[in-house]
Amino acid sequence: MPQPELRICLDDGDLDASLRLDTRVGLTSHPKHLPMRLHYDGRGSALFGELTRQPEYYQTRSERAVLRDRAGQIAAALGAGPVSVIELGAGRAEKIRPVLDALAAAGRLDAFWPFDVAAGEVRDVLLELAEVYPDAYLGGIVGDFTRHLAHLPDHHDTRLVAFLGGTFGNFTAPERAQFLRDLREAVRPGDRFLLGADLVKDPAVILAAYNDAAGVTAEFNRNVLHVLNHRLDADFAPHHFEHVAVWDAGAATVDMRLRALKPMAVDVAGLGLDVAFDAGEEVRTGISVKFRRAELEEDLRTAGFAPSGYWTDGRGSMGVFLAEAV
Ligand code: SAH
Ligand code: AVI
Repeated sequence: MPQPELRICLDDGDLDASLRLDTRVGLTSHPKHLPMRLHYDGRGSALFGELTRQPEYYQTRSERAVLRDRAGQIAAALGAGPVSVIELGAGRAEKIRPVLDALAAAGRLDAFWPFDVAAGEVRDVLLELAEVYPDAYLGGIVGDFTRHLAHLPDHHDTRLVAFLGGTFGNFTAPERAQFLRDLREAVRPGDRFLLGADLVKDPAVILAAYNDAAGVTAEFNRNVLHVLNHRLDADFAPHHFEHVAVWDAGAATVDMRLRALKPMAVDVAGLGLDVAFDAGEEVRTGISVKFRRAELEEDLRTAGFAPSGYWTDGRGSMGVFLAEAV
C-alpha cells in the first residue's frame, strides 16, 4: 500500500511565529484575548474529543446523526461521478465517514484529504483510513484554514470541501466572510461545500454545552494557558483562572473567557513579557456563533455558493448545508 501523502503548509517554525505574535498582541490588548486555534495541542485535541462525549455537548451527536442518516442523499446530491473529499478542521474525521462510505460503496470515492492545524490528528487519520479505503487516494494537509486554502489539492473530479463540527461558528462575522471568499476562490464552479453549523435554539441548551457538569469545557478552555506555559515558558497558574461562557442573544454567540480569580503577575519568559491581571479580569478565548438557516444561506450566496441541500435532525440542533460553487 503506498504511503499517504502529507503536505505541510505550517511547520513548527510557522506555528511558533504565529503563537508568539498572537500571544504578544492578545495579552497586551484591552481586553486581553487569545485565539481559539491555540487550544489544539495534543492535550487540547484530546480534551475536545472528551468534550464531544459529554451529555451536554449535543453538537457532535446531532451532526453525526444527520450525516449518518443522510449520507446517501448527500452522496447523490454530488452528481454521479467520482468525488474527492477534503475535510477542513477534520480532527479525527469521524463524522464524515458515512459520506465517505456512501461514496466508496458506489465506487465514487476518488480521494480523501483531512486538513487540520493539528499534525498529529492528520497523521492518525491517514494511518487509520488507509486500511478502510484502500481504493481511494489518501493525503493530508497540515495547515491553517484561515491562511492556506489556496493549497487545496487540485483533483479533476468534483471536490467536496467539508467543514463540520460548527467550527465555522468560531469565526467572527468578518472572518466568516473572508473564509467564504477564500474558499470560493480556491474551488472551481461545480465543486461543493458541506458545512455543519450549530443552530440558534433555547439559550439554556446552548449554554449547558459550554458549561458541562464534568468541567471538560473549562479544562479545554484553560488548556490555552498550559500551551503558553509549555511553548513560551510562561508561568500561568491555570487553576487560578475560571472558565466563563456567556450567551449574547443579540449576536447569537457564546463568548468564552478565562477570568482571573485574584490579582496575578504572569511572566511569559519566552516573549520577555510581564502581564498583570486584576482580580476578575477576563481574557477572551473564543466565540461560538449559532446560526439561522436563511441568514447562513444568504452568506453562502454572497460568497458565490448556491445552496443546494439542507438537513437537520428532528430537534433542529445542528444544520448541515450543501452548496455548489457557481
Ligand atoms: N471536525 C471535528 C473537529 C472539530 S474541533 C468535529 O466535528 O468533531 C476543531 C478542529 O479544527 C480541531 O481539530 C482543530 O485542530 C482544528 N482547527 C482549529 N483551528 C484551525 C485552523 N485555523 N486551521 C486548521 N485547523 C484548525
Ligand atoms: C470546535 N468548535 C466548534 C467548538 C465549539 O463548540 O465552538 C469549540 C469549543 N469550545 C469550547 N467548547 C467547544
